[in-house]
Amino acid sequence: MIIIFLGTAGCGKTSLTYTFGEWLKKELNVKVSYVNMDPGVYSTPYPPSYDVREIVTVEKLMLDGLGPNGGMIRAAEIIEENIPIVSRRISSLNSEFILIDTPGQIELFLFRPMGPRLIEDIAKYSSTVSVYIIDPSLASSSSGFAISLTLPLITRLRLKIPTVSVINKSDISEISKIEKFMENILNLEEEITREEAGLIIDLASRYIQLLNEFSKTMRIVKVSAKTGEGMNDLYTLIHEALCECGDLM
Ligand SMILES: Nc1nc2c(ncn2[C@@H]2O[C@H](COP(=O)(O)OP(=O)(O)O)[C@@H](O)[C@H]2O)c(=O)[nH]1
Ligand SMILES: [Mg+2]
Repeated sequence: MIIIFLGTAGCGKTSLTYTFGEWLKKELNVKVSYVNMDPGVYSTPYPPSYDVREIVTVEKLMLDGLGPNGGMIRAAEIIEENIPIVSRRISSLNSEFILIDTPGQIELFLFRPMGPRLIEDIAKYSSTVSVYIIDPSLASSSSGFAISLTLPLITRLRLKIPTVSVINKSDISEISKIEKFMENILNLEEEITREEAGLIIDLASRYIQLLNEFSKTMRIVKVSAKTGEGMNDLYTLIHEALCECGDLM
């Protein structure tokens, strides 16, 4: 099984990849391989079985004269040229679970060819699922929460694989505000109406109705990469998505 961790910068992709992998090893006594697909990371908490920094690092490109942004884009281009090699290396890893940590900036994996091309290759040989990680720093305002629910839908559309959603950092206090939004998505409409004015209210209202329809088939679990809370729930969610037992995306 291949599990890909995605989300906005700093949501906890690297931390959750590691915490979930260690949980799988300890609880299920299975072999886990970690894959680092972030060319910009300095160090990872896990020992990667495959590391895209074998091909390119942003650090090296910056030493050659590019800025941080240019370095990221150039690194993505170089990885894209090498996708057949990367996917062969990942597919040849001999473990029950392969966990893939993606670049800090989600757009490098999702909105450039890198992610869709890699997944098209590796999903031919293994059950593949993506875990979209919602960051409380975005989701704790009403409009931020609405945006946070949209991003996993965009991920599903773009990558064409089952996608589950988790809210990370359940150990911090903002989580109680998010829980309130989750209890009743239609309350969001009221909150956004209070925050916004004019035409945007009509747009927000229609948008929330749409999210409400989707959210009925979208079960979101709370996890903490820091404390290890929710790993069992995440495992169940992934299984439901792959077995198509539930009505998840
Ligand atoms: N409180 C708390 N902080 C977390 C958690 N997961 C990650 N972080 C912190 O969030 C920051 C970004 O984490 P990282 O895993 O590097 O995010 P990435 O950019 O998505 O890979 C780091 O300072 C982590 O220590 C969590 O569950 N709880
Ligand atoms: Mg990271």
